[in-house]
Amino acid sequence: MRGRFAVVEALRAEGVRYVFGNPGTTESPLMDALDRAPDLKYILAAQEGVAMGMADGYARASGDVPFVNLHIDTGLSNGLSLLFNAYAGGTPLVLSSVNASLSKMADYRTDLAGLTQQFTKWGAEVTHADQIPSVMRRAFAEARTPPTGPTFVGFAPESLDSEADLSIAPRTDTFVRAGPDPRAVEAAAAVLAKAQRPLMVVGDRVAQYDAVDAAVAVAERLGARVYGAGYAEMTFPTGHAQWIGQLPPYARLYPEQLRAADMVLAVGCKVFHDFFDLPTDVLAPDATLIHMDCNASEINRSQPTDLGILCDPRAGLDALAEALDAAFDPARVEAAVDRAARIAAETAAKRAATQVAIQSCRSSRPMPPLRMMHELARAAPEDTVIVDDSISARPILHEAFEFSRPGSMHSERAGGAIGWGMGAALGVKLAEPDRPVLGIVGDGSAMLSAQALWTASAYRIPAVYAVCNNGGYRVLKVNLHAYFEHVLGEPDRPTSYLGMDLPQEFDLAALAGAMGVVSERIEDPERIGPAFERALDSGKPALLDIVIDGAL
Ligand SMILES: Cc1ncc(C[n+]2csc(CCOP(=O)(O)OP(=O)(O)O)c2C)c(N)n1
Ligand SMILES: [Mg+2]
Repeated sequence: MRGRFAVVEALRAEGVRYVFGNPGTTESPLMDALDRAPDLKYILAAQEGVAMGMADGYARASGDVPFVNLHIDTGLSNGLSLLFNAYAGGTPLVLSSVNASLSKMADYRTDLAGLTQQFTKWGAEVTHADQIPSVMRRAFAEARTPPTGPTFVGFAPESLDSEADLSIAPRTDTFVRAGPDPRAVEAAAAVLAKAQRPLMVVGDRVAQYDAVDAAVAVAERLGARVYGAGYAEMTFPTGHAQWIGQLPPYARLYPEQLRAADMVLAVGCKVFHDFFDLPTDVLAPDATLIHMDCNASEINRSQPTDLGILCDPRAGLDALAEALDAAFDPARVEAAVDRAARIAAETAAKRAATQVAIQSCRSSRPMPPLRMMHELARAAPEDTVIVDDSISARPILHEAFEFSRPGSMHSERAGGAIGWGMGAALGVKLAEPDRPVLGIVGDGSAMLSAQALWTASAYRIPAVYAVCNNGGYRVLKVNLHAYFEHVLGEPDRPTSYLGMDLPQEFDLAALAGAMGVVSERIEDPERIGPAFERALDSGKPALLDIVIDGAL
């Protein structure tokens, strides 16, 4: 078999259905092989960030590992930004590129695996056809086993054009639910049973490893407040009475309840992550921090941890729930029920306040982001998947929408690169063709990968976009003030928001029209619901450019 056909066979064996990419001259051998494999659908992106965004969204919504192909040094470099997000958040995908001929070793041939090394879990460059089966198998296996993440395979053209005796093994799945050490569970349950002010922090790996129900079971037994760290997936039902919300991006703004907790159970998340510096003194000195995670390198990383438990989050939480039942006597059960009731009263009051805020901003123009999100939430069918790239409107989006099931929301990954949502919405729609998919995207992020509109139109992928048109990079202004206040100690420092205010609006509605995507610009909030419904009914991609207030 020629190497390039072995690559295709390996993709089939791994269950790949979509290849996202943008080819170049060096990719000719691979494109020739893919051209003869119509069962692997090639989706062309007109910018590499769009291919990476699509692959990230597709992987997260489908649970499959997609294959991405970008062109040698140049196209690959364009994809690095969202590769970093995928790496930071643990999205399983296999990225590839075809390098220059091996004969050019002394003539500007670069090390592509080296280029991507810092942002991948594993990578290699294939020089001979007979390496293809094992390298492809390892690239997919590394991507999909915990901690999941992107991997890279580079191909020398010689490896694709030469022949070898090759056999591609069928994919073998590894069962990854590694259980916790029973001693650790017992120790954790003993500490937790004594807690008076317990608090839970849940992260993306709770969603990724199907542990949301198990997290709810533990939170209810403890009567604990629950915070999210990371935002990228639905890690806890946001309508649950014990769900308080996401931790803010700066440790200085962490809620006082975190500092007041006597016991913190963190599961499947970073502990803790701050925009500016390494957060210290986040917890009270005598608080006990338990961190359960399947990613060994996250445990004991930023915070000294009293008890680390390396295991699959669901296996760990299930075992912990059982151990708590044994450790809780009736008095402790009663205390937990009381705590949960007090938290429920607080969260109900907070939700009522949001409703009041929605009503009281009805006549404000431009409409505040809360009104935009409320109108979208009202109009969205129940099975809608939200792709949240709303940047500074994110906390508001999460107040207005209720997410009760894992997979009902995917948000920008921890890496922080913008330009994710436009491609991601398409990847999610390809993975979930029967569900409405709504990408809620900041105008700055949308502009960074507006080429996604072309892919949406050309491949008839009917995702709907709602652009948060606030006419600027609002989050950077917010963060500039945080810098002035918290780092410089000069909260009133004057600024002209250089590079953050747009001298001219991004006209995404016009851009969408030019790329064949139906669009409308919306200033009146009453028009949002009907426009969204029309867009869904059309069965075509559409963009709603919604003008919102950008005030800080
Ligand atoms: C690839 C990349 N380039 C630049 C940045 C820096 N950056 C972070 S947020 C942002 C602007 C986001 O603007 P927008 O999408 O309009 O959201 P808003 O802040 O207005 O809510 C920029 C430029 C980044 N995070 N990633
Ligand atoms: Mg903006």
